[in-house]
Amino acid sequence: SGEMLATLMFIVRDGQILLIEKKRGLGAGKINGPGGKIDPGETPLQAVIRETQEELMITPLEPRKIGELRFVMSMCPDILCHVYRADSFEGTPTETDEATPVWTALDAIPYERMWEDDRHWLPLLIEDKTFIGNFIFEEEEMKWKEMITGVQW
Ligand code: 6U4
Repeated sequence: SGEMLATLMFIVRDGQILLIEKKRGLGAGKINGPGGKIDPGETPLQAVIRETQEELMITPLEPRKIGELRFVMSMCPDILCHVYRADSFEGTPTETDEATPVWTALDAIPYERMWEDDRHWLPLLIEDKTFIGNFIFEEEEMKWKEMITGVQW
């Protein structure tokens, strides 16, 4: 299919979540987790670890898949995004040319600076609840959403 395969990683530790300000690519300027496209021959898990290393210079430890997001967008091919969570990591989160690390209290997540869908599934990730989300966007505006919880991966 013409679907683009992508990943996101959220590290949750000590009542905080490690977000990034994305400096380039789709969603530049927004707050999100580290992540990006899956390269040919890579598994989603390999891709999310590599992207977290490239963007923040850290390695997430024991990542586990928690969700799948499908984005149908007006301006680019559909995206299927595998979402991971980890509770620890090795290294020091460091600014790179792709991302600035932003440690955020779990009760102060800046949803107004994030993609519109994030408020529908990031609370589930924080509660360790699995999910599938399907979203239709026109430009940056969410037009339709469907959330399924309690998925077995
Ligand atoms: P590379 O592989 O470095 O080019 P990157 O430039 O980060 O990757 P890009 O720009 O193609 O990837 O965008 C894909 C990233 O954007 C994925 O991590 C998923 C994320 N993304 C896209 N739409 C999103 C949305 N509506 N909500 C969300 N993340 C979204 O939370």
